[in-house]
Amino acid sequence: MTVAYIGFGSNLGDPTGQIARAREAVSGLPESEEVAFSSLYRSDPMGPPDQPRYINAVMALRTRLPPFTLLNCLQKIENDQGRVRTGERWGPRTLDLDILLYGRACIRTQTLTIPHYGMAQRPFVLYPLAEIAPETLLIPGQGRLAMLLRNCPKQGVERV
Ligand code: 5RU
Ligand code: CA
Ligand code: CA
Ligand code: CA
Repeated sequence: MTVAYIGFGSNLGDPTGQIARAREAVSGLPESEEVAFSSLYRSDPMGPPDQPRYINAVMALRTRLPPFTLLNCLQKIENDQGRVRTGERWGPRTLDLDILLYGRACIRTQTLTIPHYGMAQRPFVLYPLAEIAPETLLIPGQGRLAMLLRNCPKQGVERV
């Protein structure tokens, strides 16, 4: 069994409802069980600014699904919840599910990068993660969660 941390994000089509529905879908994956789920957090978009504010959360999932199987399952849930790939980079979306961490794994391929790219600099990832993970959590290649938090201002990320 591996503990994977999964980032949830939405800024279209009732974001709170999207995340609640996605939580049920991810918890219900085979060979998997939810260990913890953070509060919801609201924040302005990082990256392209001309889009609605986001709701974000993080789940700890104990799973026997291998990382690429988990990725395929998460992409199916995104698609089932109406995600449309417009080609616009970092555009608004009904649902975004990211594998942030998969145990201590480091994976770098075209389709999957773990730890998730950029997570160490994103307050909408680190603050919910800190709610459900120990501050000693090691982010491979980046350091401990406590240290990353000290270097990541909260930037208006508010607990809903
Ligand atoms: C550039 C900087 C691009 C940071 C991205 C989310 C980034 C977001 C989200 C909030 C994106 C990737 N802003 N921007 N929450 N995703 N608040 O989930 F994250 S696009
Ligand atoms: Ca289950
Ligand atoms: Ca994302
Ligand atoms: Ca994503």
